[in-house]
Amino acid sequence: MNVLTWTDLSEAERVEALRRGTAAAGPEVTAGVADILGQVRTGGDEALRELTARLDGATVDVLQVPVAERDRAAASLDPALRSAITEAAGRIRTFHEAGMRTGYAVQTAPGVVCEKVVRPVRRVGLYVPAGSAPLPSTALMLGVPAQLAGCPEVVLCTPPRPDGSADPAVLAAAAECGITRVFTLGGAQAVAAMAYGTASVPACDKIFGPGNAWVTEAKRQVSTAEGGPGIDLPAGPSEVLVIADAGADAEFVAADLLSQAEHGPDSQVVLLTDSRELAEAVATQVEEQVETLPRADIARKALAASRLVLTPDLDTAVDVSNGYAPEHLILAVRDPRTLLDRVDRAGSVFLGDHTPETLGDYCSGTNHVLPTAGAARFTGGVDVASFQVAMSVQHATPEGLAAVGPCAVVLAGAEQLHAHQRAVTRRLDRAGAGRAS
Ligand code: HSO
Ligand code: ZN
Repeated sequence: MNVLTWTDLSEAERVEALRRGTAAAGPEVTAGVADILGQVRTGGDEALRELTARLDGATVDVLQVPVAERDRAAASLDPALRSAITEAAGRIRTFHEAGMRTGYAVQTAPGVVCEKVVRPVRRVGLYVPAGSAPLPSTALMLGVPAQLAGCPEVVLCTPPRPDGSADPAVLAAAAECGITRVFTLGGAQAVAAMAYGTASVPACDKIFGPGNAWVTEAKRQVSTAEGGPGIDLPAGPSEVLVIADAGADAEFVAADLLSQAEHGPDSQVVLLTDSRELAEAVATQVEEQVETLPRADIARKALAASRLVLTPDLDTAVDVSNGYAPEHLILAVRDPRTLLDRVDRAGSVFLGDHTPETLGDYCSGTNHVLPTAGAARFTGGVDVASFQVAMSVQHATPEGLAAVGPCAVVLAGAEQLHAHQRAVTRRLDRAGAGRAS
């Protein structure tokens, strides 16, 4: 890992230093996804079985996992894992419950009440990846807020194992969130099934969850088609940016960088520090720790593109971080709250030396489905509100109409929309006639 000095870099070099390696999906992915979507759209369940055999190498006759099988798998799980799933779900529930969207009503004029009425999204589709390993934690991160929102229909798709079954820990997480409709489907074909619906899989109104380039591209294509479902976020490769000061612990910082690097060869890992000693100590620690990781090969690939940047001070580090808008930001500094005040673009922020990203990934309570690729500039991560829609509702009494109607008449006149005006004036005229008689 070589150390860059921010103040020595030209503008172009700074842009390059912060550039993500994530280009948009290549033409073969775009075309391949479009082909899969088309096959599922016309071929339904049969196409899903064919694609699953061809792409996942698994024979899946019955696409939906029976609830009894889900419960058997959950019961057969290592008890420590089972209780960790329950424990994590409890804290995720506690945190997310506090952030539920609630409605409100305001009298905006005498006789005029305007409201927001919150409803759950009726049918939601959750994608739980199993690329290099299944991610039961992702099932919790999506399933818990869906359950809190009260979504009446929750569908979960996860790739089958070679024997056609679903991962037992993912099934246990689904059971924990009360999800009864689990399908052994992965990749773009799973997204297609949830977008269009088939005989077995219901068409969903919104599709959630991370995945590889194929899944992400499939979500993009179905959501931009006319009448297509909504999606949570365009989830790209995972990212961490650490800001560390001279007092940070190099061993901990290196461990955090590696926890992101092991996700995939395209994971983005950035360290910003105002201390050359710390930067060098972290580089040494990373080399030492990566040796003993089972996923060292993956981590090394990500590290090859990682950046260690020396900034003149911590304020500059925050400016650089805000420019990058990381998915995860770790503030391994002596006074993290003061730095936090200046942070305005990050998916999830971890304060101090004892708050590794791993806690947020699994069990502190926050969500790990977060904005990547700079989307933290304009959105936070998945929460209960992601599973809700807020309808506007209003009611005017005759007095209310009399109070605010003339304002609408003037504005509609300026827009030359006479039918709009009339919708008010006819009512006001009738009321006036009523009073006169
Ligand atoms: N860091 C990942 C989430 C995850 N980590 C799942 C472990 N399992 C993306 O935020
Ligand atoms: Zn992670």
